[in-house]
Parts: sequence; C-alpha cells; structure tokens
Amino acid sequence: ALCESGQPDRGATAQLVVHYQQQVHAATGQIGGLEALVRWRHPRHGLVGPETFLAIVEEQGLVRRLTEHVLRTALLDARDWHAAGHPLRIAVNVSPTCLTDASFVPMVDAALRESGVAAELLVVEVTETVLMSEPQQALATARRLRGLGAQLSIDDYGTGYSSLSYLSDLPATELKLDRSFTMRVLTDAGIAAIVASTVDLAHRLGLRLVVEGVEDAETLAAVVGAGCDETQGYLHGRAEPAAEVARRLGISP
Ligand code: G
Ligand code: G
Ligand code: MN
Ligand code: NA
Repeated sequence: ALCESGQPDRGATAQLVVHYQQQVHAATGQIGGLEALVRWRHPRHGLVGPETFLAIVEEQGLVRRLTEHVLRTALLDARDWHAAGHPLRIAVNVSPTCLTDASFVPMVDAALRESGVAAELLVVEVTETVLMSEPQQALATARRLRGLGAQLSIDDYGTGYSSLSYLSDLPATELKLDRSFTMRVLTDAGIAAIVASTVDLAHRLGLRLVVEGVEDAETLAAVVGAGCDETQGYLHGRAEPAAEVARRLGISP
C-alpha cells in the first residue's frame, strides 16, 4: 500500500509525513529540540500513526527507505530552523534493523552532508529493548554514529533490561525516561524515587535526562523538581507539521 503509486522510489515514501514534537528546557521553558515522528497520510483513512504501519514496513523490508526518508526530511526542515537562528536539536527514531545494517551509518553521514546540519544537533533515538537484543552490534553502530559527531539517545528508558555496565559502555548522550514512569510519578512514591535516581544516574554518567509523556502542570513540576533537563509531552504540544514549528518559532513563511 505504501508503494501503490507504481513509482517504486518516490511512491514508497510519497504518503509519509513527518511531524515534530517539542522538547522543552526545564530551566528556561525554551525549546531545546524537536523529535521527528512519522505519520502515513492514507488516502482514505487519513493520518495513521506509526504503531499501525511500522510492523508492515519492517515485514516488507522497507525500513531502510522509511528511515532514510524521515532522516532526510527532518534534517532539511532543521536546516531551515537553524538558518533562521534557532540551533535546535533534531531527534530521529530508528528501527531495530538499522543497528545491524552496515549501510545505516553511511546513510546518516550522507544525510548530514546533504543538509549541512551540524552533526552535533542530530540525535538518534534507539529504544533500550533494541540495544539489548543485539548489544555488541548496537555498541559498534553507536560508536560509529558518535564518530560522525551525532548524539545518541536511549528511548523508553527504564522499560528494557539494559545492565548498568552496558549503559556505562555505551557512548550515549541522553536518556529518555519512559512515559510509564511519568504517568505515575504523582501517585506512586516508589516511581517518584525511581525518577529521582534515574536523573541522578544520568547526570553522573554525563547524560541529558529527558522526561517524556508530560501531560499536566503538576507532573511537570514534579519531574522538574526531580532535576530532569528537558520534558516532552502533550502539555507543551503534540507532534505538529514543520510549518507549525516554524510559526511557533516566529519564522515567517
Ligand atoms: O508518534 P507516535 O506516538 O504515534 O509514535 C509511536 C511510536 O512510533 C514511538 O515509539 C516512536 O518512537 C515510533 N516512531 C515514530 N516515528 C518513527 C520513525 O520515523 N521511525 C521509527 N523507527 N519509529 C518511529
Ligand atoms: O517511543 P517514543 O518516545 O518515540 O514515542 C513517542 C510517542 O509518544 C509518539 O507517538 C507521541 O505521539 C507520544 N506522546 C508524546 N507525548 C505524549 C504524552 O504527553 N502523552 C502520551 N500518552 N503520549 C505522548
Ligand atoms: Mn522516541
Ligand atoms: Na519513548
């Protein structure tokens, strides 16, 4: 279906759109970065979220093309924001298979060069579960990515089973605390303790700690009080088209 236009190369990605969700500095309330989140603009079903089609994309062997499309789109949009005086980080999620694909890091390198975006402003998000399924290959890929200058974020942190020794070996720059913790931080003292100690762990390892899934002001106050660096969630805004981001940043069209 993603390829139904009959133009293999353009058709496969023509219906994909990339939206961006802001990540907000705890200290200043300013936007620090944007996470690219892919959607499928289906001719009949409207905007479809990735949880509905990513598995099919994987099955069809189209992950590399999806990743490349999202990465190139996100970097080209980021270039516009940077050119307008907003040097924001741009975060892109990558699928499990990317970490074991030898062509992945060269593709990131090519996309960075194409856009001219500083590698330091690209954050590659990988879920903790994925890292643990192929720990040695993931480590090698992570080191190559860092070799380009790009940042590495461990997404959905706290839900997988990464050992702390693996975490200290991994050249990550950011932990994203899974939103299942965020949802319970106000009502569960044990969860609040985990949030506070994860912030401490991240900082001792020299990592930025981003809390995701912040939906209300009380939760924001709790996680900022726990010392997190940035927050992301519906309280600040949902993922939105690049034009909306530009408007929010005060960039005239
Ligand atoms: O935006 P949304 O909540 O619908 O995203 C659901 C899941 O899909 C999240 O776990 C997110 O990481 C993942 N996702 C969103 N965009 C991409 C993408 O471009 N590539 C990959 N591999 N995963 C994505
Ligand atoms: O796994 P990852 O962090 O990449 O997932 C991002 C997903 O989380 C996106 O699908 C996005 O729509 C969703 N999301 C973003 N903010 C919130 C929030 O405040 N609450 C909930 N429930 N989901 C959120
Ligand atoms: Mn993510
Ligand atoms: Na996540």
